[in-house]
Amino acid sequence: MNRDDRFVDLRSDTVTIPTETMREAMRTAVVGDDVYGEDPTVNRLEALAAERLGKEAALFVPSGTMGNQIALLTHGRRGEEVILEEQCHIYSFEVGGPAFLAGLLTRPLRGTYGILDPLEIQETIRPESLHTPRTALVCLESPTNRGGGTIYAPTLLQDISRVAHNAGVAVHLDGARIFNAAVAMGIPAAEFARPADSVMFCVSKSLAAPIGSLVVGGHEFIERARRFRKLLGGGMRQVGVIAAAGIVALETMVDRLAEDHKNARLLANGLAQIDGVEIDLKQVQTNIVIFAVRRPDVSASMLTQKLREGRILVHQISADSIRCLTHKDVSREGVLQTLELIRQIMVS
Ligand code: TLP
Repeated sequence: MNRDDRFVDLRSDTVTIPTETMREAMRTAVVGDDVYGEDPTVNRLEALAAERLGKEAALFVPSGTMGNQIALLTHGRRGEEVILEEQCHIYSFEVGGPAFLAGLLTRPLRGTYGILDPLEIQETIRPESLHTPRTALVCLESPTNRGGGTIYAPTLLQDISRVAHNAGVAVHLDGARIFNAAVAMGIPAAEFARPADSVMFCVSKSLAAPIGSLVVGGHEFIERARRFRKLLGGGMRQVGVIAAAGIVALETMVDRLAEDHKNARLLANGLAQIDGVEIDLKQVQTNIVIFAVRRPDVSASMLTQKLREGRILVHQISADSIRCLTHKDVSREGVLQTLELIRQIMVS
């Protein structure tokens, strides 16, 4: 029924398989046609998502990518500009969506481990002019993905949002893993969401639902977003069968994220002890661990391949670096096994 669990799969938390409770909730879900707004299970998930994020309304979408792109379409108009971080998912890993779909210009800034600075954003927002594109939107990602799971402190989000709002610019938060941030900092997800006009988060990642993300925001924003979801072909029908797992994800899978963070710490601390591995422990704040391989005779791709032969899967993200994510299907033993094998490869 499940994928091969003889592997320790650290490539992503997207690989998590649904729990038995999720499968049972999916089997028994009460459904209707969601394009008519008549699927009670989807309506329940959307209400729950809005409540958890402290916003007025939510929209269930098939993927995080679609959720982000819908947010961009809803906030911006063709030829307007969006400020974002150069390694963020929206800019680097959504297939050029901002240009292709919403027709937005992107203005990437370099952050510190993916985190942007309010002053730099302030300087980048364009003043009104007949000649220049209007800055429509600032997109932030928290926790970051390529920044290594780093988190924007709520005060920093507030500062950025103040700068943006003072200039009439909206703020969208790609909070694909926002509950990891909430658990890591011990504050409600709504606290992170408050300064943002819209947030996208995924139930399909560390929360282990099989499919789905939510866009949350004000009533009027979500109603306009609903039209863009339809335009992109994301209007689904008896999709309560999937939303049911999302409800279980929000109700039962949030608190356990602390265990994934502990495992990420264990992995990072262990890696820091291995010769030829470079890692900045400050960067490890949630369930993501990024490290560089610094040995002339062992490359990141060689290490990735050797780990695969030992049934451990990691994600090589550049010529010299590797990303690992801890999640509910990776145990403490799996982490120790990974460290042991990396140690063996690096001393051989
Ligand atoms: N990230 C995935 C893939 O891109 C590889 C991963 O394994 O980390 N925002 C952020 C911050 C993300 O990390 C991702 C997915 C998305 C958006 C997009 O979500 P999906 O995959 O549901 O489209």
